[in-house]
Parts: sequence; structure tokens; C-alpha cells
Amino acid sequence: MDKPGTTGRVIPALDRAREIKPCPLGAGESCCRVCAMGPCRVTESGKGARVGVCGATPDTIAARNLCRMIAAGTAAHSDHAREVVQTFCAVARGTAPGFELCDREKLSRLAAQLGCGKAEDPAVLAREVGKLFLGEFGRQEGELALAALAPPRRLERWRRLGLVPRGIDREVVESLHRTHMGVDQEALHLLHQGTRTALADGWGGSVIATAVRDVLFGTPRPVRSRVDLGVLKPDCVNIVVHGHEPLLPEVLVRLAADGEMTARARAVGAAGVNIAGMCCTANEILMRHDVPVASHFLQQELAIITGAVELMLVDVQCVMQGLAAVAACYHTRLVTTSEKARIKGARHVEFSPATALDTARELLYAAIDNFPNRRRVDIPPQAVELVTGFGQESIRHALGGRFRGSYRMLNENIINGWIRGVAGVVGCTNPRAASGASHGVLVRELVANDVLVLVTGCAALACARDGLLVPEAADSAGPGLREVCEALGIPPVLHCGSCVDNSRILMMAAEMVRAGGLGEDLSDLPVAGCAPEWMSEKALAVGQYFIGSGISVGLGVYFPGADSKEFAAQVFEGLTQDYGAAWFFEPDPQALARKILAHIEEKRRALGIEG
Ligand code: CUV
Ligand code: SF4
Repeated sequence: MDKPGTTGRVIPALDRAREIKPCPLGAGESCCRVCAMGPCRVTESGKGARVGVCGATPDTIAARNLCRMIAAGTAAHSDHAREVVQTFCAVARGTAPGFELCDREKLSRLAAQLGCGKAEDPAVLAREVGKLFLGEFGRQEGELALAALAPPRRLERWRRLGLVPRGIDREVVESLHRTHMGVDQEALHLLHQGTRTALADGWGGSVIATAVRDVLFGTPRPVRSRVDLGVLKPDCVNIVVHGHEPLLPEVLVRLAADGEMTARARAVGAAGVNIAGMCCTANEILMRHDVPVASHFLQQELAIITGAVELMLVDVQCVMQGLAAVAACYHTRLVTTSEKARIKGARHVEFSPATALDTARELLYAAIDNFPNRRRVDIPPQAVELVTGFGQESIRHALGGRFRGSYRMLNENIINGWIRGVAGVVGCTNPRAASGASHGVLVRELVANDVLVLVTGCAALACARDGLLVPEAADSAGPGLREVCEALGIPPVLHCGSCVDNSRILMMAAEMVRAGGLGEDLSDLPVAGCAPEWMSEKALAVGQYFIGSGISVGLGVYFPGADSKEFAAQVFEGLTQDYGAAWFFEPDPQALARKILAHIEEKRRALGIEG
């Protein structure tokens, strides 16, 4: 790659990961830096201190750290949700031109489910729903209204354990308080607060984000598209939208299809405007508009290195600062759009619901004007087909069979053993974990053993690149799953959306309980989750809310604080007693698959359906 002069040699993430060894203190050991008597590094065995200056034990420190990471992850998902709800409310008030209430049926369904009004006028209904949703963030007492969406058995259990979140913001704040120096100093008590916070994400912020975006932009249905850097077009003005909030990208996608933009692009010698997604924004617009995906988290810098990207828009989360240095070597304009996030060296053009249309137009013009500044273009040709658009609604439809409109057929297929169980494979791609390769190994093993796989986030995009998200992938499935997939024309690996759409997986699991025959609680289901290449704190929040909901989760890469045996005993076993689920850790994808399979078979035995 070029030497850009002042910035020094620019090395993308993979190279940087080779140069920087992960700090062993932060990973396995208990390292505390919450006060200035430390930072303290403590361990239960070998050389070194047994407790911190304040007397804190390794298990307390590990639990405290995990709780903080969960709080940060929950804050990220839920602050994103807040942003979307605020736009939704603006749309309902009529102050956000460029947006509309697209899925009014889902809006009515939501309103009915939440018991908030039967107004005929969708705008009035949206105002009611918006108000209820916004209220969930600042609620001080009582229970999150959305917790009622959980199966009754689960809700009872949460009540017994004091785990029903009060308000989303409240749980995040309380987690930060409790993990401050000298407050909550009992590992299990801290873990419970971590769970309550995570549940405020899984059954709160994430549900809200998903529901509201479905109403605004449409509930996903199965569509075909393509993934990988080959979706960038050499003869077009390429815009990559990256981050997590699909608000501005939604407007951009619509505006880019306008004849005016094509004409403008032609005037500078391009064939048109091509938009491609990156990370979870990619998942959003892919699901709803089949916009192709440039790729997952790890490939963000590589998109720019093709020399073919005129504009990269970034908002919040999973945006590498390294993009600025890479963009400086090319003609690519890097633009930050969230009021919350700036990057030195990037231009800032702020999104607001009221001016989204104008902002999108300005950005499109800027991208088109930048096309003549291109230098060398080198786009790797590969792009892989995928099918996306599965959520609780479309899966109900796709798997409904003769029971259209219910999860009965999925359950029947599990009971009769054609499908052994369901695995959610979620989370990021991480250069510490074979850079995306582990997903393919893991998922192929699951599918070959008749496990239906649901994917979200960058894990979904990694699987897509591996060719697993097309109906033809059923060829490598076990005989039972293959039969089901072929009969229904679906892939064995179903793309369920972005990271906040893990809420869709929870809702599907709740539907499975409701449909009957597989026990009465989420913890009875032959279902497991995993995040083999997690890197972000959000992934830990997701894992913890799955576990708090009764679904065990496997983590790859490393498990923070697991060198503390007492802490490990809690998170890997102790939690089962209370939640009916726990974490497990397995960095090897093949072994992770085997653990998931064993877990599913164990659940089947408990249900008496092992055959
Ligand atoms: Ni939110 S959290 S790298 S983009 S999945 Fe992708 Fe998904 Fe992890 Fe981030
Ligand atoms: Fe050390 Fe205790 Fe301070 Fe943590 S809180 S840095 S363990 S003294």
C-alpha cells in the first residue's frame, strides 16, 4: 500500500492485530482499574497479589468488569433504539419529511400487543406507541412493559429473582454505580445486575429498535442479494454506508434510485450510483431493500483500499478510527453523520430527522462530484449470493407449512427429529479468531447435524460470504434438515438481521414456546446461542440476555476474567441454577459446534424427544 507521507505506513486491522499482542492481564486475569489505588492485577494462584488494594477478590473484579461491559453494550443498543424512536416520534408528528410509517399493520399489531390505543389514524397510533417506547428508557419503578412479551414461566422466574428490568437507562446507570469502587462486591449479585441490565437490552432497547424500524422501513421478507467487495462497481459512483443507524441510509437508498442522480452521475462519466452496506447498517438495508453488502466488520478498511469508494458514511458503533488514515491515502471521503460520533480527519455532516432529505441529497452530490478524483481501482471480483429477510413474521410464514401462521410446524419438525434444534450464531468478526473463517467451520458442522441456524450481525455476513445463506447450501445439511429446507425452499442458515435484531431470535424462541410441545419455558427448548468471533461489548450484552432468558451461549476468542476459578464456576455453571442456562467458552469452532450439539441433545433428552 502507498506511503501517505505524514500519516506513516497505514496498516489495516489484520496487520495491526499481528503487531499488537492482546494484553494477557485484561483477558484471562482479573485486572481492575476502577480507582486510583490501583490499577490492581490480582490472581487466585501463582505469583502475584490475591486481592486488590481495597481487598477486592479476583471473582468480584471479574464480575465487575463483565457487568460494566454488559452495561456499555446495553447502552449502545439502547441509545441506538432511542435515536430510532425519536425519529419515529418525529414522523408521527409530521416533522420528518423523507420518512413515513411504512408497515402500518405491524404498527397496529404492536399497539394491540402493548395495549396502547386503537386509534384508526396511524399517526395517532404511532404517537401512542412512540410515547410508550420512550417511557421505557426513563422508567424508574415497576417493570419494563415489554418484559410481558416473555413466556409467563420466564417472567415468573425473573420476578422471583428480582431480574425484571425497571427502566432501560436505570439499569445501565445502576450497573455503573454498583461497579464503582467500593459498592457491590459479591460476584453473583453483580452478575444478576448484569443480567437485569442485559434483559433491558434484549427485551427492551433491542425489541424497540427492531419494531420501530420495521414500522418505519418495512418488516423484512425473504429477498436475494449479494455480498463481498465485488459488489462495488468499477463504473459507478460507490457509496458505502457503515455503522448501525439505518435512518439516513434509508433516505439515501431511495434518493439514489432517482433519475436525477443517475443523470448527474452520467455527467461525470459514471454509469450511476451504487450503494453498498457495511456491518449492521448493511444488514438493515440488505434485509429491507436487497442493497448489496460490501462486507463485515473486518473488511471496512479493505473497501476503501479498492480505490473505488467515493464516499463512506459512518454513524455509530464498530467504526474503526483507522478508516480515516486509510481514506487519506485514497480519494474516498469519510463522513461522520451522528451527533454522537466524530473521527479526526473525517468530514462531519450531521443527520437530523427534519433535514434528512437535504442531507442525503448533499451527500449524494458530494459522492458524485468525487468520482473524477479516482486513481487506481482494484476491486476483488468475488461476490456471493445470499438470501436474507427472516424474522419472526417471515419465518412463521416460511416454516408454517400446513399450519401457516404458527410455529407448530417448526416444533413438529424438532419433535420428530428432522431438525435436532436451533442455534443462533451471532456477533462480530475478529482478527484474533481466524478472521471470519471460524463461522464457516462451525455452521457447516451444525447444519450437517440437522441444526437449523439463525444468524445476525457480522456473523451472518461471514456465513453469507461462505455461501451458506442460499437454499442450495441445504446440500451440505444433514438428511432431515435438507428435506425440510428443500420442501420449503429455504436455506439451512437463516439471516435474521443486524445485532439489535437478535431480539427477533428471542421473539422466535418465545413463539416456539407458545406453539407448544417443547416445554413451557425458553430454557426447555433445544436451542443454543454463540458468538464465536465476538469483539464488542454489545456481544456480551446479547449473550447475557440470552442466558438470562434461559438460552445457553458459547463464546469464542476469550472469556474475560475466566482465569478466576470462582468466577468461572459462576458463569459456566452456577448461573444454570437460577436461569436454566449458562455461558460456555470454546475458541475452537469445531469443538464449539460439538458443544452446541451436545447441549441440544441434552435438552431433547430432557423433553423426552431424543429419537
Ligand atoms: Ni452490531 S457488534 S462488529 S456491526 S456484529 Fe459486526 Fe453488528 Fe459485532 Fe459490530
Ligand atoms: Fe484496586 Fe480495589 Fe481500586 Fe480496583 S477498586 S483498582 S481492586 S483498589
